[in-house]
Amino acid sequence: MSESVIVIGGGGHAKVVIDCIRKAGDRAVGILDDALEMGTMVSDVPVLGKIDAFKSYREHKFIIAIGNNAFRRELSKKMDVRWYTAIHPSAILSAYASIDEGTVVAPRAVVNAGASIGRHCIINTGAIIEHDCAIGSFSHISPAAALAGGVTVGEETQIGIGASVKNRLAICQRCTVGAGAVVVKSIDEEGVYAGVPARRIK
Ligand code: JB3
Repeated sequence: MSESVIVIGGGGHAKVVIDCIRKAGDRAVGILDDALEMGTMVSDVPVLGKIDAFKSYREHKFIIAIGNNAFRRELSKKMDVRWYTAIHPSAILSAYASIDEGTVVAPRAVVNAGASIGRHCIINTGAIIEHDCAIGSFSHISPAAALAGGVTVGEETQIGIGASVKNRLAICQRCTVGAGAVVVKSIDEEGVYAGVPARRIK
């Protein structure tokens, strides 16, 4: 039986999530967003109200479709609801991978054997999560990023578009790895890292 879902957030990422929901054969019934007028349409889904109105929609499942990692953590703590996990049918998921609640796996992403993805993560379009990777909750692996086997990523960390991380490296929580960076050694200090090889820039 198909699931009905309330989408939190009405921006570009919400459009990706709404597509995942629809392609998975489920229904995005409405959006809650603090900055959009009630009735605004995002793709073909109406804004029903502000985020705090979630209590009125508990018969549905929920997903946080907002790219801000810290804000997804904040919202997930205050919303006692049933979470939806959005997996686009074109994503390639190993039977031996695990995906926790509230996570989005976008079109053509790959999650390989033994990989574990935490809660409310974004595994974005075409991202590659190789075998035995462990991705912390509230992280965002951007489009076309590639994590080799056994990589661990801490909570709320963002791996930028097209970045790559070598085998068995560990990247700590609340880091940003910039677009196109190549990470060749583990990162154990929060900050912003960029370049080939990646170096701390902030
Ligand atoms: O990089 C890619 C492929 N996608 C990005 C995605 C993962 O994150 C995308 O390009 C954007 O950078 C971002 O997409 P998102 O989250 O849809 O964009 P943004 O417009 O920042 O936020 C969408 C909605 O969430 C907005 O309408 C805001 O109202 C709401 N929002 C975002 N941050 C927030 C906050 N609302 C509150 N109350 N507080 C926030 O901090």
